[in-house]
Amino acid sequence: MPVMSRVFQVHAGTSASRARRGGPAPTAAPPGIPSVCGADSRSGESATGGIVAGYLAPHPPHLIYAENPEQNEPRSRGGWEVLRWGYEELRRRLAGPNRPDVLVVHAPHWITMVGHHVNCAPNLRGISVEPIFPNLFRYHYDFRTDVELAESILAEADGLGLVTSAMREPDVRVDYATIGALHLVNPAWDLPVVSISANNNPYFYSDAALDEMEVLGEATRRAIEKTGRNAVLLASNSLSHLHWDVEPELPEDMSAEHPYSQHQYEWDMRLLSAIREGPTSRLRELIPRHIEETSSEIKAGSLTWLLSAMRWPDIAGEVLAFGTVIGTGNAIVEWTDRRG
Ligand code: 2X7
Ligand code: FE2
Repeated sequence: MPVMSRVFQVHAGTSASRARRGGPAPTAAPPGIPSVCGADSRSGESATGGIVAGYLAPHPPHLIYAENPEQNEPRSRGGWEVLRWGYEELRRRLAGPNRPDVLVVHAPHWITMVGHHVNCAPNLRGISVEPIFPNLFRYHYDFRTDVELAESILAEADGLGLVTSAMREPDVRVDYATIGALHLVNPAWDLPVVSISANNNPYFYSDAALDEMEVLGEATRRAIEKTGRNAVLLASNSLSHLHWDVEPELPEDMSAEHPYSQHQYEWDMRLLSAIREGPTSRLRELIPRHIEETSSEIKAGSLTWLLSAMRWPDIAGEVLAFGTVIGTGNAIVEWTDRRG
């Protein structure tokens, strides 16, 4: 039986040389920074684009393995169907008139030690391998970057005092949390992408770094409005994150799949109940508690980034699916005020 690592949180980030951008020292901004420019996405449609929807879009490699797409080398007998049906529904919702111009993803396994990095390489091609589950995920990717929007996010984040860096290395190996969420949302890869790294601070300073994610969210929204894009944001995070350390003989053996503990499950339900009831401002207090109680992957800040970019809207989120993957909690959630 293959033995799995206990700690997903400490994967090494991709190690490409990055063009260092200057900028003042990081600041912790107060939540809910008011918009100073561009359209207010809450006040109706605008000619300048905006955030069409935000999704919690978890990336366990098992979901892609189970789907047997041509891009992934390993083959499976299926598994984790309810989560995969949730992604099918998400894909239906992004088709037709709701199709965005761009997908913007924040992913916890592109870990950067200094500041927040944004991918500015126009076309990345290669193979993404999950370091703990290479038996499940060896994925061939080829996608385009919306470089103008990526540069604009960097400029806005610099302006708000964050330490940032543009990733321009054409041969970087893209992490599986970025590729996983993007594949599950758009397996055809026919939309341009902006991908943002996860700064490693949360693993040294508990949840203090969530304040920086508020600022990064604000910068992302300003850039989307200034460039006139209709964007969908993806927070590529699982919820509760304690997990088994031994893999079943058949990885997709669903008789071995269940929550790691009742405690983790109840905390995931507490967070999801608050999400379903709304408004999102309730989550400001719950997110740090969920992190504390479940070693939640939202510690990486992706969910806080997404909700801050959407200005913590006064709406409920819709849970499209929930399921466990090797014991971790995973939910696909939609927030949008653009649909009836
Ligand atoms: O990265 C992950 C994860 N977040 C959850 C479950 C299984 C594998 O990888
Ligand atoms: Fe993960």
